[in-house]
Amino acid sequence: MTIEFYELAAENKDIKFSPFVWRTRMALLHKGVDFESIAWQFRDRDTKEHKTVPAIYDNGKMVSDSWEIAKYLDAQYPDKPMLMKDAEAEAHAQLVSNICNMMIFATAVSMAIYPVSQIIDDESAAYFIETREAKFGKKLVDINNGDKDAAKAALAKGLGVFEATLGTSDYLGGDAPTYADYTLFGVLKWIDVVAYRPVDESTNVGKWFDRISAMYDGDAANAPTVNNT
Ligand SMILES: N[C@@H](CCC(=O)N[C@@H](CS)C(=O)NCC(=O)O)C(=O)O
Repeated sequence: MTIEFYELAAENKDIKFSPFVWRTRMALLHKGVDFESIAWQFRDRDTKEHKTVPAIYDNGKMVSDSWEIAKYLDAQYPDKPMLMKDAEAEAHAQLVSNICNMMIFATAVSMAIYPVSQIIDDESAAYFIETREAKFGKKLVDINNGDKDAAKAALAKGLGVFEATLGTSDYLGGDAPTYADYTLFGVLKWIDVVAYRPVDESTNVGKWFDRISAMYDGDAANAPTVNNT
């Protein structure tokens, strides 16, 4: 059966931008399972069983939370390529996820959160702005780093550990991507979709970003962004 996959969408429903949803999208592509993408906007939050995206419905079973979905897909489809083949791989992906949360997300937020508020539908935007300004205790426009070069430099600093790692292996997972790779990729793809390309092509992270983007028939490379729609 085809998995129903709920993806956060802009007012233009072709633009899918959530960092967490991108992790799951790449995980579904990695597994090679059949899925159908369903656009979900913040204004839809009370219409289904799930309250956040990503969420999947597989044979009627709902799973939400990107990490839980990755673990579910491996448990349910062990004959398909594994995202995290064992406890060690799981710990490694968790480490990457924690580095993203602690060293990269704040900078990513300064690049992406205000642009998000500008591309979603009005009803969703009212909810998004109110909840996020309450969470951060600031106006979104004051969180926004309008200086693209400074923001990219701050991001590159946070990405230093990955820049070094990707100098010695093609993927964070080694010779092939694992869920660890998609964890970081989701954060960078978020910025790429709503604002601008966040990493230079010449860097190790930039080359890795392009390698991942080209996978699965260029699914991520060809995804609509604010700059190509
Ligand atoms: N820990 C969750 C976070 C998911 C999440 O926060 N998703 C946001 C979109 S990026 C959401 O659905 N928010 C719903 C809301 O704010 O009501 C995951 O990894 O899936």
